Amino acid sequence: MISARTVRNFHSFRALRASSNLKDALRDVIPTKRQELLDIKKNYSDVKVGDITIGSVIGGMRGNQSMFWQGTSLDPQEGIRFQGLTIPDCLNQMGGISEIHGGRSSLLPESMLWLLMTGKTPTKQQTNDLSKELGERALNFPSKVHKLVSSLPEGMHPMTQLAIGLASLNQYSSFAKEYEKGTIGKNDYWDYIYEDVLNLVAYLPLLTGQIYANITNNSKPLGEFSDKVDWSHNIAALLGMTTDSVNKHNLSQERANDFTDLVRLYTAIHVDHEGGNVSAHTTHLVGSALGDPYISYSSGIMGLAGPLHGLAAQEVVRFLTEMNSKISSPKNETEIVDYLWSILNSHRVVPGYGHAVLRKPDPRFVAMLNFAKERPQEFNEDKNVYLMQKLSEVAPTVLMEHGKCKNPFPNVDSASGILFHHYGIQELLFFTVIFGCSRAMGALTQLVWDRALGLPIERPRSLDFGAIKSLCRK
Ligand SMILES: *[C@@H]1O[C@H](CO)[C@@H](O)[C@H](O)[C@H]1NC(C)=O
Ligand SMILES: *[C@@H]1O[C@H](CO)[C@@H](O)[C@H](O)[C@H]1NC(C)=O
Ligand SMILES: *[C@@H]1O[C@H](CO)[C@@H](O)[C@H](O)[C@H]1NC(C)=O
Ligand SMILES: CC(=O)N[C@H]1CO[C@H](CO)[C@@H](O)[C@@H]1O
Repeated sequence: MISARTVRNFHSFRALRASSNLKDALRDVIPTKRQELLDIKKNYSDVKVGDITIGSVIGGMRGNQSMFWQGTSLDPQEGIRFQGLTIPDCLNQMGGISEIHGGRSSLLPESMLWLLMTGKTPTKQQTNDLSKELGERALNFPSKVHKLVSSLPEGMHPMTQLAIGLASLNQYSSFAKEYEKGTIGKNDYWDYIYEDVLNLVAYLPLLTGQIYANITNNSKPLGEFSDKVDWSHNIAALLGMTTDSVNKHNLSQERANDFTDLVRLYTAIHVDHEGGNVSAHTTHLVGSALGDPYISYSSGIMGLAGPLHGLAAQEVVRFLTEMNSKISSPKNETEIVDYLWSILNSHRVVPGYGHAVLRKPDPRFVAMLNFAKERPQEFNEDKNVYLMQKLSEVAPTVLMEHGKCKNPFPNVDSASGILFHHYGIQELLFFTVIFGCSRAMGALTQLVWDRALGLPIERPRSLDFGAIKSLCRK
C-alpha cells in the first residue's frame, strides 16, 4: 500500500541541478540500435546458433549462446570486453581527473557506466558531470529506506540486508508508478527505467554504508555522504575509510587516497561480465516481466549471494590466512607447493582459481595485482598479499599437473578481497556487498537497453523425462 505521505515524499523530491548529458547521449544511439535489432529479427530469425544438446538442457544451459546482451562480451582467451574495449584499453583511454575525483587519475566506474550505456568512451567532462549527477541524485535517498535498513535484526546476512533495502525502494520507482497509470507507450519505458537505474546506482553508497554500520555495531555510517565527491569516494567515506570520515581504521591521508583508488578500480572493472551468470541473468529475467529496476536488481543481488557466485573473495581471504598459518614463510615455494598438493589430495579446491568461461589469467586479476605491485611500500610487509602474488606464480603449475581444471589461472576473486582486507575491511561477509555495488552498473544498463529495444518476457520451454528419453532413443 502506498500511503498519501509516501506520495507526497515522492513529489517533494528535489529537481536535479547537476545533470550530465548521459541520457541525451543514450537517447541518440537508441534509434539505430532499435532498427538494427528489427532487421535482424525480420531477416535472420531462422539462422541456427550452435547446437543445443541434452547435456546442456540438463546441465544448467552451460555455454549455450542464448541471450542477448549489448554491453560486454567474454572472450575465453582475452577476458572481458566492454563495448569492445579490454581492461587495459579502458585503463589507457579513460581516467577521471578533476577536482571531484580528488585530482586522481584512476579509472572510474562512472566512465564505465557511460561506456556501457552509449558504446562510446566519455570525455573527462562527461565523467565529471556524471559523478556530480549521481551525488546529487543520492540526496533524494528516502529516509524511510534508511530507517528500515538500520532497524534490520542483528545477525542478518549483509547481502540479505542489501536485497531488502533495494526491494523496498520499489515504492519510489518512477517506472512502476507510470506503468500503473497505464499512460506510457512501450517506446518510452526505457526513459523511466533509466531514471530508476541512475537513482538506484546513486543510492548504493548510502545503503552500503548503513549495512557496514549494522555489521560493525554502529548506529550510523562511519562517515558522511557528500555530493561534492565521486561515487567510489562516497563508498570509501561511508565505510569510515577516508580521513574526513570517522576513520576508524586510522588511515593516513595517503593510504586513505589509495583505498579510495582501490574502490574506484575495483568497482570500475567489475561492472559487467556478459549476461549469462546468475546475478546478471536474474536481473534481466525479472526485468523481462517488467519488474522495475529495484526489484529486478534486488533479485540479482540474491543470486550474487550464492556461494558459487559472489562469495569467492571471502573464501580466498580465509584460505590465504590459513595457509600462512601453516607454512613458515610465504616466500618458501616448496612449502606452498606441498600445501597445495595436500589441499588437492584431500579433494578440496583452491579458491580463486579457475573460471567457467575464461581460459587465461583474468585481466581483472592482473589489474588488481598491478595495483599492489605499484605500491611495494604498502604491501611488502603483508604476508597475505605476498602469498596472493606468489600463489599466482606457483599454483598454475600445480593445478595443471593435477589436471582436473580447465583453467589453472587466478581469477579476480583471488586478489580483490585480500586487498580490501589489507586496508582494514575485516568483515569477510561484507565483500560481496561492494561487489554488488559494482555489478549494478552492468546488469542495470542492460535493463535500460532491454526496454529500449523492447525485448520480450523470457519464456524458454522445458523438457520432462519422457521428452528427453524419447530424444535419447532417436
Ligand atoms: C556486535 O555485537 C554483537 C552482539 O553484542 C557481538 O556478538 C558482535 O561480536 C559485535 N560485532 C562487532 C564487530 O563488534
Ligand atoms: C622451505 O621449507 C622447507 C620445509 O619446511 C625447508 O626444508 C627449506 O629449507 C625452506 N627453504 C627456504 C629457502 O627457507
Ligand atoms: C560472473 O560474474 C561475476 C561478476 O562480474 C564475475 O566475477 C564472474 O567471473 C562471472 N562468471 C562468469 C562465468 O562469467
Ligand atoms: C542487521 C543488523 O545488523 N542490524 C543492526 C544495524 O545497526 C543497528 C544499530 O547498531 C542494530 O540495532 C541492528 O541490529
